[in-house]
Formats: sequence, structure tokens, C-alpha cells
Amino acid sequence: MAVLDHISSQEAMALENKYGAQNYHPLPVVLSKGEGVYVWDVEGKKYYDFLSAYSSLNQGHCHPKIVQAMTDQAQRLTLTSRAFYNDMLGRYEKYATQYFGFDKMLPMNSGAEAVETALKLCRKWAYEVKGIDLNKAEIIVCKNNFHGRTTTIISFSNDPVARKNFGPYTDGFIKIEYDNLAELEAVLSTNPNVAGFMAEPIQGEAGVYVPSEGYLAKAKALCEKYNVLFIADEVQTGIARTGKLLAVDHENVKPDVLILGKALSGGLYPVSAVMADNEIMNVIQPGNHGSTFGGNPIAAAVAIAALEVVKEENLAENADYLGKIFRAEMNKYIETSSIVNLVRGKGLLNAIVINDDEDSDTAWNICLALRDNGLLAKPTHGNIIRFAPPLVMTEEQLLDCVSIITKTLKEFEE
Ligand code: IF1
Repeated sequence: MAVLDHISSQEAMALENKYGAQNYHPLPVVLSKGEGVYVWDVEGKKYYDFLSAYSSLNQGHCHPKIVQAMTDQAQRLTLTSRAFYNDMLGRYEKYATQYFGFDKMLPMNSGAEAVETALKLCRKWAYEVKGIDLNKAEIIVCKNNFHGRTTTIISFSNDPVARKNFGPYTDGFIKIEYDNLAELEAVLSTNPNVAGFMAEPIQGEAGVYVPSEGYLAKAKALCEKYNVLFIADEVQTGIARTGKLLAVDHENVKPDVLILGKALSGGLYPVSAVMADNEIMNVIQPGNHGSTFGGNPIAAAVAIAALEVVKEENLAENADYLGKIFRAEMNKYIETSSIVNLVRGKGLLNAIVINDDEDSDTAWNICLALRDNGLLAKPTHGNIIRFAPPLVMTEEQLLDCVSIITKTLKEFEE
């Protein structure tokens, strides 16, 4: 059998189970095609994608403009490394920094790499600009955070599955409660070695946990008061997902350091970036940091197209509009539901909380039933299901999805 002969779902899953490291527990569905808000499995069954590769596919699957930009660039020049200049990177950097309103950016590939970049940038700024004693810098993070999978990042995770037996852990992080300004100020006002505060504007993995209104603006003000960098991890919340270009835009906050990934490429390619103004970014000098693929010409071409699509197709406005309809429709259902406790979220980053224990398998079973009914979503905990469709969805499609979701949930009512 040739490697790329036709394959059934059962065969494809068996191959991953046998030859792949078992670091995931995927929903049993094998996808082979995507277009806009839809995906198809290898047997040809069509589904609404309600995960969007964890908010990477905001522009929809295989967006023609982004695919075109990628294939054109792939036929011209793919990779130079940063040992040489290329004719795409500077143009991308100008476009993207003006788009988000920063002086400079540092291009990387994955979200975790961009988070690492931000942490290194913050530490170097602490020693060279703020004047913290060498190796004393500390960065405040939040409980129940999710920032990626590197050894340093899992060092400040409190998810036992993500961190157990991966020690020794990296020092230099202080964990505080999310959405708690008193605790933030208590640390800032007593610890002169704090260099930065890093947070997700909405905690994704924690279950789409939206902080109190004003939290981000007040946290940013506290950071200013104590000369500490406010680092926003918008890897998941950025690029129109929550109904604004960035989730911090809901509170008119400009982070000192902005971390982007996922939908920066429209889901075609791993593209991430860190943005900051000169007084911060200029601490990075040749040799301090980098990546073979970071800022490559394909990434640059893809990201420019992906960002253009967000503006041209008004994806932030659409996410805001459809998100309100989604939550309103779900709330109508929840009024009489014994299985769903609540819906929460912003724009098209939402979750429902199921009326069951956190370690139950109800959310998983509901996701299997949703799959059978033509909609793909994934639990974030035993009792929470995240709903994050592509932002190119129409109102008619969204209402169709609401009816699939409520019909499926009704199958689980006692
Ligand atoms: C996995 C969650 C989403 C992120 C934020 C950095 C990264 C992520 C705020 C790292 C990545 C992912 C990765 C994915 C699951 C996932 C996730 F469920 F864990 F929370 F999106 F909702 N900052 N999030 O959310 O980016 O290195 O992966 O490109 O399987 O680990 P990455």
C-alpha cells in the first residue's frame, strides 16, 4: 500500500495510535477537507467546525486569499533564515506593527515560542532598563493559566497533567489568582524585583473564564504604577476572536508586550510574534534570540494576507454580532435546561458549563453526540465545552448550529 492511498477513519486512527506518541486524546473523527466553517471526514460526512483549531482558523478553513498568498510565495522563496535579509519580512513587519500599533515586532513560529520570547524580553528589560539586580527578576502569572508547553512555561502552570514529572522547574515566577487586583497590587507593592505581569485577557484552557469588567485596564494601570511590563498573551483571544481585534481592546488597554499566534496565519502555517515599542524591544541585540523559521517569507506572506482578511471581511464585528446572538440563544435554552448551567464568553469564544462534576465524562459524551449530529467541539474539562467557530460564519449558519447544539443537549436531559 502506497503511503498516500485512500484511508478509512478506522485505519487513520489506528495508525496514529500505533505510530504516534500518545500525547493527545482526539475526538474520534478523521478530517480530510476543510472549507470556510465546514470540515469533511474521510467518509465524506460534513461538519461545522466549532473549535477552529483552538481559534487558529478565525478566517475559516483554506481561505482562498490566504491559500493564494501562500502558494504564490511557496513557488518563489520559502526560507532564507535570518542570516540574510529577505524581501518579505520587512514589509510584513511594517504592515503588522502598524496594524497593531507597536514600534517593532519579533517573529517566531509557535505560540509557546512567542511566550518564551516575551519572557526573555521582559527579563532583559528588567536588568538593562528597570535596573533589577542580576538574576533576581520575577514575573507574575495567574493560576489556571495556559501559555504553552515548554519546560519554562509548564514550570508556572498549575495543571498537574501538564507539569508532573517534567521538573526541575524554572524559577522566577510568582503565581497569583486570576481576576484579583488586590493580590496583584499586594505583590507589586512589596516586591521590587517584579519585572512583568503576564495574563490571558480571557483564560481559554481554564474554561473560557472572562475576568470582571475593568480588570485588564486596572491591572495595566497597576503595572504602570510599579514600572512593571504588562504582557498580554493574545495567542488565543487575539485576531478578532472576541469581537475586537484584540481582547484588550474591550478595555482600551495597550499592553507593553503583546503575544500573538494561531490566527495570525489564518491556520495555514505556524506564525507567531511578539510586539513592543522601541524602549522595550531594543534591548534585544544580534545573537540574543531567534529561530531558523521565524519570519520566513512564507510566514510573512501568509500573515499579511490573514490580517488583511480580518479587516476586509469585518471579522471582529461579525464575531461580536454573532457572539451576542449565540449567548442569547443559548441562554433561552438554559432557562429550561437541567443539563447546562450557563454559557459565558466574548465574541465567538464561548463555553457552556454542564451540570455535572469536573471529572465526569458528560462533556465528552455530548461532544460525541454533537459529532454525530454534524458539529465538532471539544471539552476543556469534564464539564465544560468550548465553542469557537470560524469568524466567517453567517447568521443563518450560526442559528443552524444553535439548533444542532440544543437538539443534542436535549438528548442528555433527564
Ligand atoms: C495544545 C488550550 C487552547 C494558548 C495561549 C499560548 C499558547 C496557547 C493563550 C501556545 C495554546 C492551545 C494549544 C493546544 C491546546 C490549546 C488551548 F486548550 F490548551 F487552552 F487554544 F484553548 N498562549 N493553546 O492558548 O501556543 O505553542 O500551541 O502554538 O494542545 O497544547 P502553541
